[in-house]
Amino acid sequence: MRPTWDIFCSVVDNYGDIGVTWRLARQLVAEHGLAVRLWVDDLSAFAWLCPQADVAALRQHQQGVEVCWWGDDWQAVDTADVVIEAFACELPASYIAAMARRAQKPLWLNLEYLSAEEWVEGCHGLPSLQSNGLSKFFFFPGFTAGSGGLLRERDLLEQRRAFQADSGAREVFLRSIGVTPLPGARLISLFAYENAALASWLDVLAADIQANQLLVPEGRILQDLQTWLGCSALRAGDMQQRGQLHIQVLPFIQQDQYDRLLWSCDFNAVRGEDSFVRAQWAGRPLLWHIYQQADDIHLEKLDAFLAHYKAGLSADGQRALVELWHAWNTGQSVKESWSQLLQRWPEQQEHAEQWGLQRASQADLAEALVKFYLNWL
Ligand code: TRH
Repeated sequence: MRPTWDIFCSVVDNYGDIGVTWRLARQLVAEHGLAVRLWVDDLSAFAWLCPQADVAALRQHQQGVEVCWWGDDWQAVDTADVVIEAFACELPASYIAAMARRAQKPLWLNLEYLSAEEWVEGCHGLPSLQSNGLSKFFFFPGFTAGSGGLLRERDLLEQRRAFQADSGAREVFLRSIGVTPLPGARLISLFAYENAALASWLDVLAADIQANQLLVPEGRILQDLQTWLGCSALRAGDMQQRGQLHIQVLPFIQQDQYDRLLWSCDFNAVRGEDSFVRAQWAGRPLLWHIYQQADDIHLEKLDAFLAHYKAGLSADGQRALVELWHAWNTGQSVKESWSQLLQRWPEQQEHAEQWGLQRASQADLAEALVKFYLNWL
């Protein structure tokens, strides 16, 4: 019998919670042959990532995954061999009770948020004894060998390499999402939260000597974009030009297409958790808008990542990168740091490629989860 896995996702906000769990569920099915149920409490968020989804269906099969809705009115079901609560979401009390009653106890995992902080390695894989006698294990994704790794499909980097080596494939893909690449332009994607630093970046892109083609999937940054443009109600398909800056609003596309967008661009501004990781697999210079937390603790996480990422860059390359990322995440002008980064462009390109290759030498998160289960048995 195939082991059964249940992944519970509670959508807090945006697309990261569902984005990570949907990607993980598909990979566990496709690459490990597991029977996976993905429990989601907000099917409308799921439908953004999987437009074929039926938002009214209590159960449905999508890409080999059984996607189930869960809410306050929990109906008893058989528990699975492995139970993942994503991002410390709270499992239904009766489900936990049923886990404890099982003759063969399930492996219970709390899949945590991604962080490059040092303490992660020390906590990864630790059990925590629960009042019902079950142990819950903390599973931390991460960037180093002592962590749970990053989500990465088995042949992702080969696919990416082949795509980037084939200018025709890039052109065909971009046209399929309504984008005509401008000859000689720097192609940039922008996915971010509201950001007071945006205007300074747009100013410098517009005043550049090289053309910049900025692709912006529909989302929270559009308001700031509209303010800078002095227009209202931007929607997918809209195009605007200011000086050397050509802006196009894109529809929200599916995860696999979004990967291709990141692979197609020279520079990617990303946010949250999943798009941040995907931009690293693109092997192109990137800018991270980290998810804001109380008391600015997100800035510590930002620096923890930068401490790893900047290693290997020249002193000037490091300075440009750190200043740009700090400014972007604190709403300060990026004018100076962006110009500095451009002066170090080949170095940043080479570094982004190497960083991705080094991370890809570690086990990916899905593989690490499966190994953890096999060792635990
Ligand atoms: O949407 P995010 O900001 O999500 C999260 C959540 O806010 C979460 O609560 C928070 O804790 C976490 O960030 C840190 O950013 P993220 O993680 O990048 O998720 C976006 C998902 O949407 C990701 O799977 C990529 C996908 N996506 C598409 O599929 N198509 C698109 O066009 C775009 C722009 C993104």
